[in-house]
Amino acid sequence: MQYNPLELEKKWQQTWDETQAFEPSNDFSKAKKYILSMFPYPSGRIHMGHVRNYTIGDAIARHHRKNGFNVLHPIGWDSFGMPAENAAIKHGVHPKKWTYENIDYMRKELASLGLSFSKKREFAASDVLYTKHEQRIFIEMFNKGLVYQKSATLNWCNTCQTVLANEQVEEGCCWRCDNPVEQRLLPGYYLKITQYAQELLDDCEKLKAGWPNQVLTMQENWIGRSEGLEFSFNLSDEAKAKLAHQFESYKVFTTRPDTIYGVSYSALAPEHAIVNYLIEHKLLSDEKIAQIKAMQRVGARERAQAPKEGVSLEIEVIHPLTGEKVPVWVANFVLIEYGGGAVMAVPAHDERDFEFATKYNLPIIQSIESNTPFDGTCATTEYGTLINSAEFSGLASKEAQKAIIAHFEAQKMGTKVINYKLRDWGISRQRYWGAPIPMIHCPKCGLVPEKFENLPVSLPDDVEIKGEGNPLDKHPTWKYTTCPCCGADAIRETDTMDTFFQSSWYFLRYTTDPSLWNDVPFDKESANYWMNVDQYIGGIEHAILHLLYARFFYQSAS
Ligand code: ANZ
Ligand code: ZN
Repeated sequence: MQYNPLELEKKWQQTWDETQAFEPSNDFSKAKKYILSMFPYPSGRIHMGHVRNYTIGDAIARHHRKNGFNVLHPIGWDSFGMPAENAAIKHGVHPKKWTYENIDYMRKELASLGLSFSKKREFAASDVLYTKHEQRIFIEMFNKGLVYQKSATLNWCNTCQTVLANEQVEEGCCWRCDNPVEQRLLPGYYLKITQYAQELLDDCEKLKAGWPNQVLTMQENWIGRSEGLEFSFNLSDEAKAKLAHQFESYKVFTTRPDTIYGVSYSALAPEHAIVNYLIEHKLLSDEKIAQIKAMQRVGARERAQAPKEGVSLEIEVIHPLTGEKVPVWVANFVLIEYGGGAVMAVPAHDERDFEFATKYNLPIIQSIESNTPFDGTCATTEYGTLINSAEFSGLASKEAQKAIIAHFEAQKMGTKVINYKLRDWGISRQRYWGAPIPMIHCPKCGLVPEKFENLPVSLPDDVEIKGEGNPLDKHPTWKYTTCPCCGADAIRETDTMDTFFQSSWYFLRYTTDPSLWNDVPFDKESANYWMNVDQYIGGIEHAILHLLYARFFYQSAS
């Protein structure tokens, strides 16, 4: 007997179509399995990566169907985003046309593989109906105080003409086009994911039963909780005078208060307010100013890999415990966004501080004795016993940390703090092919959300996409509207949302019968039945962003 795929597969694919063999049942008394593959970006053609990914889910879904489960095995399209716009720039084809033609093509290709997806529940994230509910979710988050606007130094890709999240910068280059990323000060909308940092971390425990350890470890590191001491360095009298009494002190954060007697200098981030003051008032040589400005131009990610570099600021601070003067430097390894944007440097026990001190001939003071003998050729970073540390000498590191924090708290010189590396999620993109942020700028009322009954705020079709600036901003009429509160002439927000906003809730949409899609983002009863996803299939590159954002959406809604 010969296997003739062309004949046989066609026959069965037709039968499956006619009998709607892969549609889930709405009978919620049945045992269920929700088998989900990450929805694809409709890039044009399927490739072997798609085949590999989607056959895994297909095999699992078929297995559960054979075992009598009610199986939800849906597919959709992660269809907003830059490539559609890049195609428009390159080939002059409208992003919508390009996207939906790709979807039609890829749907056929996937079907010809015989993948057992539900056809009825398919949707694209760029469908206007999806945007309508998504904008409502955004407004509900805004009303809950989870959305705010701020200007920040952001990663800017000049080729894609858009802001990139830190996670979208790979070795200083854009994750999509691979061109070098620049730093620019830009206004944008942020979601307060940091408000949930501890919950997101705590829940990693609960997820251990179902999620791969690797993913949870990556998320834990990304959230990056650390405990330590925050205190202020007081400027010396000379430094205060030099700075015209505009500054008295500045904050630092340390996870190693036990090493405080080993402090031999302090370092500020290149963007620190004191550094900027010294530059603006020309209190440093032209050469030093040029060096600092060069440091400011390098992105945070790249700095981490660059050799340690700095400049003496020719000012001093007072050591809080010894009263001695400590020189202040600016250093490229100090991040403005973390802790106080400044550090107490302990070259004997911190590798970065050591590298810097060696390069610039700064003193190195040992204050911990540990299993590794300190010989001055490298930092010893382990815990040990305190030496050269006045009344704290002889204490073990752990005890000393407690004692020193207690001392700072008693003297009201500092406090124990918990810091997280996690930053708020910047969702603004200066792009056309995305979900418009449904906000309005009114000269009288300020920033107000669009009315629910006016949703969706949909994209205009008649745009010119040339790759310069934001096409929505340049559109002759689209942004002019009236204020939903007072009726005055007002301007629509022209930023669109990061596509990760779409992927943060698409899995809930699938749980709901499409007959309800017009009325609700998803149906509660259906979601309660189908959730959680029993098996999720996709690439490890989504371990942090997508999976953390989706958890945040869940958390913020509950
Ligand atoms: C002195 C010290 C001595 C430190 C020592 C470590 C070892 P994590 O664990 O990542 O929270 N630090 C603090 N703020 C910083 C900033 N804005 N940019 C760069 N580095 C910063 O790291 C906390 C440690 O990172 C802090 O503890 C501080 O260096 C540094 F033997 O303080 B430590
Ligand atoms: Zn108004």
